[in-house]
Amino acid sequence: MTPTMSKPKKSNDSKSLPEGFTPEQLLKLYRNMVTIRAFDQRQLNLQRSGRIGFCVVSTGEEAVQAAVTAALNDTDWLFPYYRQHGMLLCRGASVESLANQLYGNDQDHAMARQMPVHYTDKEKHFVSLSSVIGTHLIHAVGAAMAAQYKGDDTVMATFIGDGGTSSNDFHSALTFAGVYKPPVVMYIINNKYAISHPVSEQCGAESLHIKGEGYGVPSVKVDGNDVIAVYEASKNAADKARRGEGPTLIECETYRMGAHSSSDDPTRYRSQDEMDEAAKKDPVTRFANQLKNWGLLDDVADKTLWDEIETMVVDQTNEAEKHGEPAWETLFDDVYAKVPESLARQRDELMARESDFPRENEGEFPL
Ligand SMILES: Cc1ncc(C[n+]2csc(CCOP(=O)(O)OP(=O)(O)O)c2C)c(N)n1
Repeated sequence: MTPTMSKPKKSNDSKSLPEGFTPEQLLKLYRNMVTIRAFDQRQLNLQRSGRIGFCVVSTGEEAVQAAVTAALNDTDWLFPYYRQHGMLLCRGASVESLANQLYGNDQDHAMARQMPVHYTDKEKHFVSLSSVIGTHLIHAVGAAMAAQYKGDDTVMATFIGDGGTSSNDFHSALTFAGVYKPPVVMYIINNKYAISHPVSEQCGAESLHIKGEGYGVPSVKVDGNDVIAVYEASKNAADKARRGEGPTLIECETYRMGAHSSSDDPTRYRSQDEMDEAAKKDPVTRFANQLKNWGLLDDVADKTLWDEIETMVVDQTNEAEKHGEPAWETLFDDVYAKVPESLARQRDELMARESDFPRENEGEFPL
């Protein structure tokens, strides 16, 4: 595959629908993108009003998440980093289940043992993510090698930011992918920044996807704000992997419209003009306009959809807030099949003294 910018077969300005899509599929893609945007907006509001401690949003990157999950099978495994939580929503996880993670409550899959935004969902084939940039790439390639060895038809998809392509693990993962040709699709989410560092300060190459060629991994670059283009590139790569024809590296060119995280202030390192320019390419607005052009959406239906989704997001995050914290003894669960005696002793000692540490004084004790 030559490293080129892939284009949908028909112009998105054309009146006819893109090849191979039904109106329902296109509207579902849009619904998923709106859900991601609305949940991210809500996360920020909750964080700014002190109701959750920390959040990471993916504003501007909704097209990639909606397209990838639509192109892959739900049984394919996702090895994400911290900015792809929207894929969980696209796979049908509830907003409440994601909010449970942010609140660290007793419904959180990881029982509040992970930092906020470190989602995990076995049922949705969404592998627990790591804060350490790049580590999950080698897990994805290893899992793909296992699928190849077992002869099953599962594809692994993994994601890394532009900054993450400078990590050691990016090199290791591509080396193994290039040599063993397992069924893995590796995405570079080039949102132009690694916190405050623009791509030009991270890499001297003319683009990021060409790095794949050096490892023998066919590579392609797509407009990451074009949901149809990302879908087509993903479907081609996944079908190819499933046929036993090896890995693909896909660079999705997009823009991080929001801050790096709720602890970041992007106005300190990029101009308002630049952000205004990027907003004109907003993938959600762009796709809404395309749907309107195709006669599948109008302003009234669009507003109704937004109202419905925003209400659902508020209701479900409010539900998450009502759940209590995990019980202390759960700290000892899920680590050993049989809890070792030494740990059981510590657990019993802690539980015997639980009343010495009232919850209202939490934070004052070095637990
Ligand atoms: C190995 C490692 N080095 C540094 C960090 C600190 N860190 C956290 S996020 C981040 C930026 C990553 O940027 P990029 O890969 O472009 O992804 P983006 O956040 O832009 O989506 C850095 C350097 C880390 N978590 N792990």
